[in-house]
Amino acid sequence: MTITADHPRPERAGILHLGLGSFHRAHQAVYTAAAMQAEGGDWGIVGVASRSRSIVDAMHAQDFLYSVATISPDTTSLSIPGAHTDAFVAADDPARVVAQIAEPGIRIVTLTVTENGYSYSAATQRLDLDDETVRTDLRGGAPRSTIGQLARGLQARAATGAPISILSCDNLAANGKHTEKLVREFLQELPGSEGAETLAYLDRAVTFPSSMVDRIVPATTPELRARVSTLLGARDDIPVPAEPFTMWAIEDAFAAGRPAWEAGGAVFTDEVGRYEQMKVRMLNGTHSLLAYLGALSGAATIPAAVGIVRIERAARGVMRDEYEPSIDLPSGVDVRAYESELFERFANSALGHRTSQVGTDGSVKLRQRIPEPVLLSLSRGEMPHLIALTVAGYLSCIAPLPGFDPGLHAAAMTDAARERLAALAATAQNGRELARRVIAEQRLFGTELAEQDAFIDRVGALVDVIRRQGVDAAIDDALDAIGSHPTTGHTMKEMQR
Ligand code: CS2
Repeated sequence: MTITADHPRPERAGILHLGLGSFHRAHQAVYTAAAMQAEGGDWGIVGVASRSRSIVDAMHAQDFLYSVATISPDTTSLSIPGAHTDAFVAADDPARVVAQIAEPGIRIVTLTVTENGYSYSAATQRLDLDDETVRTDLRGGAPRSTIGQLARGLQARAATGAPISILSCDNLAANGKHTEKLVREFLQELPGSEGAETLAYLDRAVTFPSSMVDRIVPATTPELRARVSTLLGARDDIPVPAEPFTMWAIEDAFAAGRPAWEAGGAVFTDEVGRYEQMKVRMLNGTHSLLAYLGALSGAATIPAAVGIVRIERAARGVMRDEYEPSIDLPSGVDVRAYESELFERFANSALGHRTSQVGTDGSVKLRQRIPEPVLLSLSRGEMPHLIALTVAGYLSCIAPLPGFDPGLHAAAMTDAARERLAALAATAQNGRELARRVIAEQRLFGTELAEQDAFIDRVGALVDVIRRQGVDAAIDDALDAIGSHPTTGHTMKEMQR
C-alpha cells in the first residue's frame, strides 16, 4: 500500500521553503494544503533541507507525502497534507537555492531555520561578520548561510523585477523586520556598489511580513513510525507528531499574492508583534524553565517536568508574575484562558515532548525570551527570580561547574555555545563568576543584560545553590523570594488580585 493525500495535489510550486523539518511539515504545509483545497492556486511547496539527506530522500521515496499524527492524551488522528511538489538538500546544491528564489513561479519564500539560522550577533546587534559562513558568502560563490541565500537569491531575482515576499516562521521578535535588516546588511557589505541595485529592488518589490507560529511538534520516534504505519495501513518513514493546538498569526503584506491560509485557520492581523511577544514569552519562556529545571530533576519530558509540584509552581509564577506584565496583549485575547490552555498543552503526556529538545540551543532561544521581561521587572524595582532561575538552570545544564553532574537529559541538549561556555565554567570559582563571564563579558543575552549586575549575581547565586544543594533547593529559594505560598503555590501578588 502507498500513502495517498487527503486532497488533490498541487501541480506547480509557488513557495520555496527553507528548513524542511518536522515543524514546517506539521504547520505551514498543513495550512497551505488547506488553502489550496479551499481556493486553489499554484502554491505547491519546494522544501529545502539545509543538510539532512534522509528527510529529502524519504520525501522523494514517498512522493512528497507523509502523515501528521495529531496526538491528544486520548486519541491519535492522521492527516496527509500533500502540499509539497519537490524537495532538495541545500548543502548538495547551493546554487539551486539561488536559482529557485529567482524563479518567477516562486512568489513566497518561507523560513523555519530556527533562532540559530539567522547569523545574528547579539554582541554587535547586526549580521555576524565574524561568522565564517557569512564571510565566505560575502566573497561570492553559491551561498550557504540562510541570509546569504536570501540576499543572493534576491540579487538574481532583481534582474527580472518580479515581486516576492520573504516570510519568517521562526520564534523571533518582529521576525519579518529582523530578516529584512539582516538581508539588507548582507547586501550593504558587498564590495563597491554591488548590492545597490538589489537594495533598490527590495524597496520596490520585496516585502518581509512578520508571523507568529505555534504548534508543539516533538521529534519523531521509531515507535511513532510503527504506530502510524499500522493506523495508516501503509509504510510511512517520516510521520510528524503534533499536538491538536495550532495557530498562525500573519501580517498581511504580500508583494505577489498568497495562499488563502485563513482556510486552515490562520489569522491575518496588524498585531503580529503582540502575538509574538505573548507566545515567545509566555509559552517559550515558560517552556525553557520547564526544560532546564525538568532535566535537572531527572524529567525526560515536559509533561513529566510540569507534573513535579514545585516546578509547576515555578512555571505558573514565571508566566504570570514575570512574563505576563511585560506583554502588550493582542486585542480580544483572554490571558487567563491562554494561560490555562498553555498548562493543558504542557501536560499532554501522550506527546512525549522531551526536555532535551526544548533545552537545545538555549544560547539563542533565551535571548529571544528573557532580556526584555528582565529589564522591565528591574526597571520597576523587582527582581525576576524565576527568570534568573531559568538562566541558572540553563547554565547548570550546558556549562556545569566542576564537580556538578547535570544528568543525562542535560547532556542530550545540543547548543552551539556549549563548548565555549563549558570552557568558561571549567575555570570559574563559583556561579557568580560563571554568570559574570557569560552574561557580562560574553554578552550572551545582548548588551543591556550585560550591565545588570544584580540580575547576574542572582543567577550566579542560584547556580551555586543548584550545585551545592540541588535543583529542588534552588527552586524553593526562588519561590520563597517571590513569596509563593508553600501549599497553594499562590504568590502574594496573585492573592491581592
Ligand atoms: C519550544 C518550541 O523548543 C522550544 O524551544 O519552546 O519549539 C515550542 O514547542 C514551539 O514554539 C511551540 O509553538
